[in-house]
Amino acid sequence: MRALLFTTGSPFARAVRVVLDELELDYERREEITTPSVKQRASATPTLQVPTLWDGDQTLWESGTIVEYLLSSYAHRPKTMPPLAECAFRSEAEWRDKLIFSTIQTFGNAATTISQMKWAGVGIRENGHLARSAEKLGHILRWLEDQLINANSGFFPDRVSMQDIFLAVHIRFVQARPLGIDLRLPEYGKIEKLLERLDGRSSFKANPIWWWEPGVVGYQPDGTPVLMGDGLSN
Ligand SMILES: N[C@@H](CCC(=O)N[C@@H](CS)C(=O)NCC(=O)O)C(=O)O
Repeated sequence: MRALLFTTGSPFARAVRVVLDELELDYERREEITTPSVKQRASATPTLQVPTLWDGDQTLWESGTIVEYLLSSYAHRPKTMPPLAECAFRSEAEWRDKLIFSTIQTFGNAATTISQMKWAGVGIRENGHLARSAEKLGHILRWLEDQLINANSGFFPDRVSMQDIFLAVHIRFVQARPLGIDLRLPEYGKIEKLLERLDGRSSFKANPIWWWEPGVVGYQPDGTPVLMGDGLSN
């Protein structure tokens, strides 16, 4: 049995779903469209944060740990070019790869915190911590841009790495949300080109970004959110 518990709009879960598709692994989609109770969440993970993956006897949470597990447990790589990387962190560049990945996740955590607080009615201009979180996005992008080898490569040569995938989902999340943040992506030419290439992969197309905010209870086939009280259902 393989199953993934996730929230519709989560960039962390989107990265895991992209990797599952890259590896051509089937799984049961346990998608949460409404916010579950603490008790329900706690039965899946002590962090109360999803995604959570069940795979045979294994239960894993934390999206990076899940993807590291998937990359190391499943050796088959479909023929898509460039292929998915064989591992999360290369032995010859272990600390560099880990530093890049954790910095990308800090970007994602800052972006999702800003998004969650916006739903709670607190914007970047009203809160010092959120303003600082928004500031760090640009600093991280500048540093990551300098880490990329060239405009035709991701963080690993000739491979699509989990670093590439997580950076793409987090940036597209920020761009798709009305958070009041302009990432000025054209200033980061190598990152912009990397995202364009990833958007063209079937794993990304099969897992589009869907809008979610409190009150969304479903989706029309084209992804348009259905709000509570809309009189629509699907
Ligand atoms: N570090 C976690 C972050 C996951 C995360 O922030 N998940 C969000 C959805 S985007 C969540 O479950 N939020 C609920 C909460 O924080 O209580 C990971 O990488 O999996």
